[in-house]
Amino acid sequence: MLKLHYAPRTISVAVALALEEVGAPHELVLVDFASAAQTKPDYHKINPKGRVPALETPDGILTETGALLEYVAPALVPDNPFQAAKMRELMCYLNGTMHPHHAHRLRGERWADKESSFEDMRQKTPMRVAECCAYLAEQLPHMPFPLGEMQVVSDAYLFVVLSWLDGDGVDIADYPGLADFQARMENRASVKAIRDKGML
Ligand SMILES: N[C@@H](CCC(=O)N[C@@H](CS)C(=O)NCC(=O)O)C(=O)O
Repeated sequence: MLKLHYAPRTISVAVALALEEVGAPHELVLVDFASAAQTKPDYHKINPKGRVPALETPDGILTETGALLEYVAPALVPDNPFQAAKMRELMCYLNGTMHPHHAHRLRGERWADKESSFEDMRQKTPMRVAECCAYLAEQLPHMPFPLGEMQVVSDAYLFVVLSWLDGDGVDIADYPGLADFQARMENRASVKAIRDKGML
């Protein structure tokens, strides 16, 4: 059976959401950030990068959210190569740009040592994340597939990243298209299920 190593409110929740959505049998394994379990040798045997998610599969361990999403829900990857590439373009942006801007608020020690540097990064986060939201609000209507209906697996990724906005000091109401996407996702049984499990 698939075994998902996750922590609540992290990007790993996107994979839990996709697993719920497609009804794939799986086991959830909590990685306890409160005790820094992700930094310990036991977890590094699962994911030497010290991050969640990680997925144990019959063929071996997978890491990186976008890869896991496509693996657990291949039916939610467009057959059309251009559409599939646009979906990956979106997930790469979330992974490589927006997620790191969010991480500057919580994980400043990755980039600096001084407390004053952490504060500087925390102050910069709302501005950078808001720039990402403006970009997404402009781009998403041009995506070659419907959004917010879990027809593509990137919906799970986007939903979880947008769930961080409040903490990042960005008001989703400033981006009606994003707020509408989020509201439609909130109605899905899969989202309710992971909320009930305390993951969001
Ligand atoms: N590129 C990775 C990033 C994963 C990542 O950074 N996960 C964060 C939680 S959102 C984490 O595990 N942080 C633990 C830490 O920094 O100690 C992916 O998309 O899977």
